[in-house]
Amino acid sequence: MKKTILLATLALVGITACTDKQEAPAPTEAQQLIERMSALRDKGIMYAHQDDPFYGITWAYEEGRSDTKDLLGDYPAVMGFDLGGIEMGDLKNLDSVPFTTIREEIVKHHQRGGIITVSWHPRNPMTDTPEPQAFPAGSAWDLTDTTVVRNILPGGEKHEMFDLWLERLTDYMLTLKTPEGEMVPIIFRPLHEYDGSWFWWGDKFTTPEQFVGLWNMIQDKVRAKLPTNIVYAFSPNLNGFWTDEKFLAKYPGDDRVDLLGIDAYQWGPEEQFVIGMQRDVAFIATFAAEHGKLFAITECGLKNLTNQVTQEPTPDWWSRVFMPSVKDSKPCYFLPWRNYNGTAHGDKLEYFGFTPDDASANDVKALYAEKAFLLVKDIQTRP
Ligand code: BMA
Repeated sequence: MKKTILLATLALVGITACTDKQEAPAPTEAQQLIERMSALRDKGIMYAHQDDPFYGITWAYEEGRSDTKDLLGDYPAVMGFDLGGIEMGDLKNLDSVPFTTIREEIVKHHQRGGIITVSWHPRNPMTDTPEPQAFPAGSAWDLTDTTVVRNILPGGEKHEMFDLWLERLTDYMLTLKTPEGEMVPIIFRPLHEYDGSWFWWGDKFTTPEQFVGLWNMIQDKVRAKLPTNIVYAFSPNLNGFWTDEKFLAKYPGDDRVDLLGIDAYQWGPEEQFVIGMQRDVAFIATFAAEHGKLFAITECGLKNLTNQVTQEPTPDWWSRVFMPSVKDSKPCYFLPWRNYNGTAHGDKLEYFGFTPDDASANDVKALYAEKAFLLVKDIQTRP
């Protein structure tokens, strides 16, 4: 008996020793992207832009065109895309961009060495109807039913329906690959701005347990279907008073988050934005560093480059207000939202990113000349 135990032990030691000598498994696409982004922090802050290759202030859907490229001669380092509508099986997203075009541009940007982030504004599972309704009815911003999250969690009346929505989302995400079959690494950022109360998953509408349950339910589905290429981004909104206690209440945990972000728009007075940034950017950057996570400004901008309180244009906003407020905390990237101009068909003008068509053009060019941010060619050496 003793001999058997001894032999078994020796065999076990042998196996362990053998395993030790084996090479570590190859890093996943997600791990490689995380590594790459941490290394790039030493190089600078990447410029990211939502919907960059689809439209700008004076054009829409012109092959190869981009406001960033028109202004600075190159594409953003990071491009952001939104999958709102994929849960319904729609052909176009909530901003009327065809999902086939989104896929093409995601693959193209990956092939040129760029980084991709994806957000999701899912419709409201309680109030959505097949008939067209006036905005915001049925949308992510529809707050008429405050019981959504509880109803889509396991056991809830809309759980199965939401599960189907997740199935459609992940089926689409599975198609984001190169012709050679390589999965594109994606920074996926669901449930953004959860600390505000303007989306159905917002602060007022969930307990911490419900919110974390929802995060986990979405993530578990995505992990099961896409186990290797997703980097998970968790992004609250700028509110100027984050504390550990408040932040931890709805934080899903270190094993569930890879990147911490903050959505930081200037909607109010400039001084208030600057003070809020000083506090929140420092808070999130420190939290990220202490928890070994990446950190980014996951959305930002001054709408139409105009102070929303005084209506004054602010041509030097990027160099004077924004860049100084993020410089020291070294986020991986900052992502102004889309440059949308619907005025030709009676819709709004709403742009946030760099463009050759406004008064910030020279300011932004000067910032790029002094290497204040990185575009795609600045990050093209792939690991
Ligand atoms: C918001 C607005 C909306 C848009 C949504 C998703 O900030 O720009 O018009 O539908 O983002 O892109």
